[in-house]
Amino acid sequence: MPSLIYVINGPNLNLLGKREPEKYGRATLDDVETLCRDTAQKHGYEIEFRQSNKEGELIDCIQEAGKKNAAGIVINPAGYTTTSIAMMDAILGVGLPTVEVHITNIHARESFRHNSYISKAARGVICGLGVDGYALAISGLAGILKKK
Ligand code: CA2
Repeated sequence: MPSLIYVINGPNLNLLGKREPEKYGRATLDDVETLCRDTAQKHGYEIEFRQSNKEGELIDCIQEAGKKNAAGIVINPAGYTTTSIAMMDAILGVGLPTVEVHITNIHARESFRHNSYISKAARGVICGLGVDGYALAISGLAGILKKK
């Protein structure tokens, strides 16, 4: 059975492709899910794809990845990036290799978007490459796992 990569999306990412296309692009979250499944399949992985607007549910999801012995996590924490010590703790707690993704270049945006708690627990960070960043994160994770 191929092993599992959890792709976890934070608040408001359900609006992808439906609002602010000039900032976040035209791809919907369903398109991102397809991109993730196709990319994972090429590397021999399956995807568990989630989105929630609730911090507690995102933490449950991270813990679930740990319980299910997932191979790793790709996460776009969205608005919780700069606030959630609890999500950072959950990632540190499960100890799975985690790649943080942002569609936009958070460092070229308002300064309140710059400091990520999640980055302190992440193995790698990709930002500013649009939704292609998700595919790159999965490929990067597959590379890390191969070397294990
Ligand atoms: O660039 C990213 O991926 C972000 O994580 C997106 C977050 C933002 O708070 C981060 O600073 C950077 C916002 C997600 C909101 O997503 C929307 C998508 C389409 C329309 C409206 C919101």
